[in-house]
Amino acid sequence: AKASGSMQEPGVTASLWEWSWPSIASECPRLGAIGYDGVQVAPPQDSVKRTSTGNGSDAYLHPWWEVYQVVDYGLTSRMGDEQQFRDMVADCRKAGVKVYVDAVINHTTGQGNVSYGGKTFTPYTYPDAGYVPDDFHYTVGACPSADGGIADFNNKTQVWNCNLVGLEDLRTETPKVQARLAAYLNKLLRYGVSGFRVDAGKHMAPADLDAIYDRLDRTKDGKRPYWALEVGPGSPGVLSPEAYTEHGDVLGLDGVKQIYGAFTSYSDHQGDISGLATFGSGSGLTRSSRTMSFITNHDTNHDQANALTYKEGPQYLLATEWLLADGYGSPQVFSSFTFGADTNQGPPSDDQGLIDRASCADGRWTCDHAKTGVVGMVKFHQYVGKAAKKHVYADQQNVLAFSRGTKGWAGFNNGTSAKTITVKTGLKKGTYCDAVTGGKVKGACAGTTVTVSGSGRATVELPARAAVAFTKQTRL
Ligand code: LM2
Ligand code: CA
Repeated sequence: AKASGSMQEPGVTASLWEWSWPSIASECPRLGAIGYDGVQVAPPQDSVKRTSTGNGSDAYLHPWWEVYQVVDYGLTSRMGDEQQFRDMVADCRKAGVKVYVDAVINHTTGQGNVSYGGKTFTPYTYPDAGYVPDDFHYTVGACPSADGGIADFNNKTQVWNCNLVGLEDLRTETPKVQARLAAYLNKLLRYGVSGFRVDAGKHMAPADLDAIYDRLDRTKDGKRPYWALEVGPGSPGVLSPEAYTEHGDVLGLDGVKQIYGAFTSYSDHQGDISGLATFGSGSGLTRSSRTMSFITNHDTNHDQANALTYKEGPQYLLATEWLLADGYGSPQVFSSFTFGADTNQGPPSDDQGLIDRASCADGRWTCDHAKTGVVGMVKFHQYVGKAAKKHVYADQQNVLAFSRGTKGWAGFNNGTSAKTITVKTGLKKGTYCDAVTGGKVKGACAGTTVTVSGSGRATVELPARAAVAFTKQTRL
């Protein structure tokens, strides 16, 4: 078991996915001021740079997914160069924000022959990473499928040893590959990184993951690095997310679907969020202390079918606010670029595929992490801490409300019209400012005001597809 008491806890993070390093460096002071504990960044290692488009729907020269095809472990990437990465980590740490890296360690590439760093490669041979054909499962005959791909997601040998969507699968069981990968991750730790989202975690045997983790140094803060494994649902036994919780935290991908279902209901797109009164281990998910939770990530964002995304507008924000209030897992807020109907579309880039500076002003980047309601709920989340959920109110018609002990109260309305509810809040008599509409600023409410009576009850109007929340901290 890898996750232990001394492992870095991520708290609340923002995933500024495919933001350039200089953009993240300048955003970190704001992240720190809002109350984010950390930022997760896209894969920083050198990756394939396409020189021609694919066929049919694969018509973007530089789709977002280039960064998931590893060529070497120098940090020249679409997001910036190695010095810019180091400066970004230093700036974020100065702002009190820890940096978590999306670590692509299961595979190399599946196409192309040149990288952003100008390195060349051929199939199964990567001179700059030091890989030769013997370092891959397929080449040594260790993948049992007919075409070298994963045909059966219930077969652990295929899932661990075959090429995921054609990506050349590393022999992560060998000391040579483990040492190479650990050297990469240890370099990042030396630069001040606090841990990793392990890409394609399900596609590595737990023993390999443990062996790599055992080779890692401590963070600059003296902790064991955070280690969150990407383990998609839907396979049996040792391939299940639950099984992988013995080897690190896991990403809450089953939770993403449950949240989507509750908010949008497949039949009428109205859904009922009252059901989210039961969420977490009570609804069959991996336990809170072992889970990184979120509403969407870069994959579900592009897949569109099983997750709320920025395209759902108010419902996406409402769900994000709810997750921060609920307290399940270590919540992560996803914030990236907008895109059209073609889900391969990459981030705003110049014609070299290098990513532009992110701006919250021009509509190309969503900046959901800095929207007023999300900011208010990050503060709410940090303030209520681990206080138990109490006074749960669920009308089975798209409204859910609860307190977090005696520290805060939050109500959510996923319906298309406003609703007024009268509830017990768990809080003392007083006048409170709603955190979602801006909280308390210089002794006054920026937005909505809520009055709690002597009996701890309040009558609250919940606007359509919106939340109202307050804490002792937002009391006038
Ligand atoms: C992941 N987790 O396990 C990432 O979260 C996911 O975004 C990655 O897929 C995947 N695993 C590999 O790291 C993405 C994207 C794929 C894309 C790959 C590699 O979802 O569509 O595959 O990155 O760039 C692309 C093409 C695919 C082609 C492959 C190899 O879409 O058609 O397969 O490259 O050439 C023949
Ligand atoms: Ca593998």
